[in-house]
Amino acid sequence: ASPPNTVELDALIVGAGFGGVYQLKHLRDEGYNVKLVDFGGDFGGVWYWNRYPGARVDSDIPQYEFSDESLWKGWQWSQRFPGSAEIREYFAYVADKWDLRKDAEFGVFIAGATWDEETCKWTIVSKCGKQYRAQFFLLNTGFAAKRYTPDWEDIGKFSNWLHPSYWPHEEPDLRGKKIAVIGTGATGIQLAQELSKIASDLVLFQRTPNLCLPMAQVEYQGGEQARPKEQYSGLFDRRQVTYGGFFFDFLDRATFDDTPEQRRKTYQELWDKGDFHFWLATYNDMLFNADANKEAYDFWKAKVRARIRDLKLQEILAPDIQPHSFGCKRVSLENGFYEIFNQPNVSLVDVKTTPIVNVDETGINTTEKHWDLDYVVCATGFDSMTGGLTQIDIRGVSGQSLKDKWKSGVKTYLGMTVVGFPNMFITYGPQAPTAFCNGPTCAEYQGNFTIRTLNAMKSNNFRRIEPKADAEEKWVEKIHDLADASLFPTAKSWYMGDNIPGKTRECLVYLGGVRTFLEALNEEADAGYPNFEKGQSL
Ligand code: NA7
Repeated sequence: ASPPNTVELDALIVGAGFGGVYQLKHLRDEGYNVKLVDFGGDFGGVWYWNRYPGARVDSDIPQYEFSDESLWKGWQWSQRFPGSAEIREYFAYVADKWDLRKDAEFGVFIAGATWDEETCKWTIVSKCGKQYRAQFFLLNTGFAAKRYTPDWEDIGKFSNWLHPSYWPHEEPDLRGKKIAVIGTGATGIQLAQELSKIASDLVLFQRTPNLCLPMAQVEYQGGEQARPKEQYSGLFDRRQVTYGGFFFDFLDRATFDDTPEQRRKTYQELWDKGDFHFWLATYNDMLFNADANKEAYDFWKAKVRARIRDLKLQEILAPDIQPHSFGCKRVSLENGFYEIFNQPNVSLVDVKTTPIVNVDETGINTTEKHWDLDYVVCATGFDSMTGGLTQIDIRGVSGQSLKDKWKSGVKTYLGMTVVGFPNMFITYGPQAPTAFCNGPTCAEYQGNFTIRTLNAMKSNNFRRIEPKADAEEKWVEKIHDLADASLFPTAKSWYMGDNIPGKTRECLVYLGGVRTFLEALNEEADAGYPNFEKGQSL
């Protein structure tokens, strides 16, 4: 029997980002008894945590907001790529409009969940001992819920470490300080841009160059937005037929269909548009054909080198020999990033040639020198895609843990359900288009599938649903076949699990694009869930 303070629910949602918020609103509207919990102190998901200087989204608005007219009608953004504080304001606005607060609990870290075959319910417990019992366990923990910091020798000796996604709410005063930023992912790039303006000395430690694209930020005044609001409905509809769930898509021709001159013109046009156009609205073979990919890289290289004065730095940031396939490692958007290296207060260390040896009380030692520092910002990323899920002790049928099941490779059906883990749905997790699907887009599409499935179960009097083993096997095969047909396996990236020592190397993303993913979800639901075992009520 459950302890007396157990909260009894139809569904427990974990995570207060776009996914969790969407499901809370719509499941409640459908009459479910549902609660949302999150370890953060408010709505926002990653945006609750990411408060570091310069934190902003890399997808422009209105792509990066919910498609619900009652929301966008009354909301104005101040920039084409809003910063994290403004996104938190947006979440607060959504929470009020949708009246979500009464069903949300914050500061709750879910530590474990156990499936009970007899009652067909999950018992879910928090770190502080709170207990919930729910028929459905809805994981909306996102792809970046578990931070990663490398295990450098004597790391504990230096006291002023900061991880960007644990940025103190009481802002540290970094003005005039000697600061190191380690890592050149999206976070490191944004931080370096900002800190270069205020630090007395900034040193950026780079392991792999980030092939950044110009953001083309725009400031809005007086109610003007990126697109007229009359166009919004049509634009949001378009997301379901594009590769990335964006409004734009790949061109319908290949790189060498064009003459060199046409190509230069096309690349330039994509470049000028900013956002991810040069990556995900370019020639349709860029991510599949090495020669096509190199053409894009060469254009990129010439553009970037022209912005850096020092020849040695040019070679580290934009190497003559292509370091990895363009776009097969997360491309970031920059706003003056390359120019910071022309400033006297900014240095760059290539840790491939000059590794970090250890850390002491005053800073970082590389094989070449000691860096005397006031702060070190460790922008070394996350145990992406799987870490946020496997850090919860999830026990399915016969007590098997999710972590054990995935030890030698992730297995899911549709990137949303797992054999042995009935009535559990994952949003924005591995083997879905995650990271290749605009966040709010997938929150809505995957959310709709989950809600539709719950409704189908209710109307058919099913109390248990679990994918079939052969369907899971085929989905895993599909994930790997799609990856093998692309250039993705040729680059070291968190898409392939490369960033965490000891993690299995495998493609963690469904690379077939949002359109085909959505087709797979709809086919499954339209046909009455043939790839799932359904259990009737007693
Ligand atoms: P990322 O993209 O995982 O970037 C982490 C960075 O840290 C990356 O440049 C890594 O180099 C670097 N790193 C990791 N370990 C080390 C060690 N040991 N030494 C030096 N450098 C290291 O995380 P972000 O927070 O920037 O972005 C995460 C996502 O959030 C982003 O993609 C967006 O979708 C939003 P590497 O490239 O692995 O050589």
